[in-house]
Amino acid sequence: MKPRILQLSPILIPAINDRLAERYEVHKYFEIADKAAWLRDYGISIEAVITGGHTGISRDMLEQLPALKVVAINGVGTDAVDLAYCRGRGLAVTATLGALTEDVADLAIGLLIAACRNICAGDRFVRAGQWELHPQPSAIPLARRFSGMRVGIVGMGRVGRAVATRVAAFGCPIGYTDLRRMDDVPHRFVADLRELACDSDALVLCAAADKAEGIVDAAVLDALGPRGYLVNVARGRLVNEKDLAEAVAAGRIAGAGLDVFVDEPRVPIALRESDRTTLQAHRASATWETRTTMAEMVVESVAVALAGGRPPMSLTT
Ligand code: 8YV
Repeated sequence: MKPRILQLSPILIPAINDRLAERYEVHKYFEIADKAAWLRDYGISIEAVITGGHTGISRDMLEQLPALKVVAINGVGTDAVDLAYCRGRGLAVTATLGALTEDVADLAIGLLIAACRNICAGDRFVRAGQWELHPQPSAIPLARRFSGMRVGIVGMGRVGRAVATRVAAFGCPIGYTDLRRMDDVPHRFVADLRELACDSDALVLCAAADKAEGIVDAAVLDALGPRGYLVNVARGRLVNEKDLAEAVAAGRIAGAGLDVFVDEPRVPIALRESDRTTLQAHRASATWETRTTMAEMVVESVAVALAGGRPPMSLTT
């Protein structure tokens, strides 16, 4: 009999799904109607879980999977998995570390340029035939230059560093904050997030959300100010979304480029309706290249764990 594995979020690479189906009896949780009944019947026999960084797995579900050997996260965020509990149980939790760095940094830059150059509002203007109706150049407000902007990076991990490399190429002075100064980072360290916001034209959130929550609040947004931009490619809950929606609606910040939200897929109406926001549906790692690499790492983690080994990307064993 093939080992049984449980998929909590889909893998979008058909060849990888074929490979998984050849080796395992794959149960797709997101397609199961009566989830509680399914867990009662099959939970006991599940040996591996595949999940997304944002989806994670609840402690309650982990407790219903006694034969589990590995939680393979198809992503880098570990904030939705109780790592301490898994460590205590000797359960491998793996992440696709390094696989999505470049794509996430690329999208951060894309969102920042789109926000400050009003690319999406301009696209809507042309698409709706408004240009013909209002051909005078003054019909569209002037935008804000990106090159040379002071960029504050929140979280100088892999993604933060990749963002720094990119913005440096645009001649942007860089500051950053993190839990501590990093000796191998040449940029200006600012311990206090509010002070970093005050000294920045754009704040780019690249931090893990394992502990931090709501760190970008009204005070930080006001420090960023009416000419400042916020970009978030990390986790929605790093931001107090109510404060952000109010700041955007009132023009207390110039704009925001957001890939992630507190309660995905629900996005506050104030953020959806504003011309100051550029929005994405949590797509930063969603390229064929990166998702293929990520999925291959997931397959490898499951294979090693089910063969009794320690997956190289394990964070807990
Ligand atoms: C992934 C993410 O898109 O890596 C993460 O933690 O949230 C995302 O980049 C997601 O995990 C895909 O399943």
